[in-house]
Amino acid sequence: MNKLTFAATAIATASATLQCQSTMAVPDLDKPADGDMVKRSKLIFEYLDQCDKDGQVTFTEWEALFPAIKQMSYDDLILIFSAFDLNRDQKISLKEFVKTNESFYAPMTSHLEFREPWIEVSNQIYNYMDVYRKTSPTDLTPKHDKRVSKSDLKSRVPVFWPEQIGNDDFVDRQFYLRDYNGDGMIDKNEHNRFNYHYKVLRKFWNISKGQGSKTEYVEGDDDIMTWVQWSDQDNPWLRSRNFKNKNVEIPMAAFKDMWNKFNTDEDKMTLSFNEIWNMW
Ligand SMILES: [Ca+2]
Ligand SMILES: [Ca+2]
Ligand SMILES: [Ca+2]
Ligand SMILES: [Ca+2]
Repeated sequence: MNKLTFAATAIATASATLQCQSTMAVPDLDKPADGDMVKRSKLIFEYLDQCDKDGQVTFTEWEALFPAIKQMSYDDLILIFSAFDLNRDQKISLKEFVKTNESFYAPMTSHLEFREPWIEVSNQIYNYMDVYRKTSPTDLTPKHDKRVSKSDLKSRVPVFWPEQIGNDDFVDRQFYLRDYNGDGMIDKNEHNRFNYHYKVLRKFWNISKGQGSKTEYVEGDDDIMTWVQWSDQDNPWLRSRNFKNKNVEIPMAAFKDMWNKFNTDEDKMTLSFNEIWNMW
């Protein structure tokens, strides 16, 4: 942030505070409402939605009121606001607030001992993503319908990818990788297909690196594919597509084409697993 925008931000914050001042007691987070996440979220939401009580927390309300609940830098204030705004309309609804709070207050933890994409606990992962809540503010019981929307996926970012909180491009990418038929929902089959896809790629990766044909991460793998490893005549990516006939030699140009297509990060001398995972 340069000095000018910082000054502008400071003025904006001051005016937001002037426009929206609390007349309610700050909810005490150390004293959870009956230990119930939904009740607690509703209390906080009521506090945040007090300047214009319309069932939506605007950024004006947020920047004026949230720091009293939890102090943070202005940049973090923006990131966390964005994390709660699941449908990206610059407002936080009660549903969005409860749903995202679930990730902050009641995170799934059983995936933590495994490697992304956590295939060992695949069903639990899907059930945890597949939560929707009825619109009635009196019925906030979680339901499952075997459909995961982009908002659903975004609400789980604090659990699965905490370093990506507030990064909508990341959510778009993760969603795109899973919604194979592009209908805006990840169904259970697509979730399974995503896992299968990952396993195939791991197998290809391991074969190319001369470390067997396991469909999972091989302990000690340095996550580096060199040009020499890539340009082998048995290259599984090329052999599974355009060069299925093993008697036909793969030309150098074909190796180069796919290498360049995958090679999207700073390091142009090697490929990482993620570079391929993001493109294949
Ligand atoms: Ca409001
Ligand atoms: Ca919203
Ligand atoms: Ca779909
Ligand atoms: Ca690279």
